[in-house]
Amino acid sequence: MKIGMVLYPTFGGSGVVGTELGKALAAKGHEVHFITYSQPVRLGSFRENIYYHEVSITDYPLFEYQPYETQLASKMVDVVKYEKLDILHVHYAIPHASAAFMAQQILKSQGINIPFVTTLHGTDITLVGRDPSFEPVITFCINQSDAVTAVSESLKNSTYEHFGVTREITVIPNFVVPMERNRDFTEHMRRKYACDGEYILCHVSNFRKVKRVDDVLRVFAKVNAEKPSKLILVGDGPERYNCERICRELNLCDRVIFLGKVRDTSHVLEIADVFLLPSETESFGLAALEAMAVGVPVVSSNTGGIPEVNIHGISGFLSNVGDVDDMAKNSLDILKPENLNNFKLNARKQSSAFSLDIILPMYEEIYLNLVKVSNK
Ligand code: GMT
Repeated sequence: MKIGMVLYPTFGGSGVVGTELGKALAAKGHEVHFITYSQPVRLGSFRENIYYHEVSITDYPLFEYQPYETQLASKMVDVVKYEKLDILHVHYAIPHASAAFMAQQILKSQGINIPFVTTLHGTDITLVGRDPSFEPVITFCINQSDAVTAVSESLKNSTYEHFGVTREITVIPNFVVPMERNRDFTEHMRRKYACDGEYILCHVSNFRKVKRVDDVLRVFAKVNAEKPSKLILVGDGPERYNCERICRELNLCDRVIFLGKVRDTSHVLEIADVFLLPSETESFGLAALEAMAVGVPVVSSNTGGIPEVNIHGISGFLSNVGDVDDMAKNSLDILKPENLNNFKLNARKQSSAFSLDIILPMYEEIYLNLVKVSNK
């Protein structure tokens, strides 16, 4: 099949999932055309069956705000028409689903049928999407999509709860892509960041308020007081400045490492003992799954779709949002020498339920069914 993949090219989970899905489909022989405004961070270099179409944004003095959605829709029309695509798959409803709908209507007027799949990722529904200024467009576009998927049961339920959605939503969880391990490199990096006997806690996010990175620091302060540890923070965003300030207040500057944005987080995760994800809301928690896949247990909040990924007492622990005492207690429990290895093994085992081999065919089935119908 020839698939157009529309996504945000950034470090955010929806962009990562869309990019990794496209790469996996291309490796299976499908032709994948990425359509977005800059090269997706996880795309990597020259690969078979992968094409990238950049949406250029016109800067004209009249436009106080550039009309990205319009240019994206035009680019979709162009790519579908001239690359003869079979299907469009858009990740994140805003504004990708409405741009896809517009492209579909334009192509229809030219006698071309193109189905589109919308994958809901989280904040498009739970935060941004609930803003009344977006709601009518989101509801309409979800209902107009030829298929809709959500990354967790929790997100599916929230969508039905908060929008007038009448379409069937299929849950297709996020997945992990197996990575080559380099044990020497991991050992070397671990020694670089932690002395003998020290533990490493880790957090990866876009440092938005919803991630509660300040809770990560407070949990870490409690753990470090009992067991000398280091905290590695990966990512960047609006809360970073505040977090740096809290580190100074808590006197933790020599214990906390802010790495900033890292393209391939799995190598950082590999040196960690516990992953912290205390989010306010989280439709899935891809970062937690990626940690589990390299054998790192997760201490998280119990919000949204996280309990579908992190199993309490097995791959880590769940606590109420904001309960930093419980999260610290759970982290210390995992770090007990008699527990750590079991949690690491179980985390890896639990992540295998989300392996690419299981998830990829679910998307392929949806595409095939829609393409069959549109070719009739
Ligand atoms: O975490 C974010 O805020 C980024 C956002 C995105 O769309 O890039 O992540 C959402 O999608 C991820 C991939 O499906 C999920 O793993 C995250 O849980 C979800 N984030 C939230 O719901 C806050």
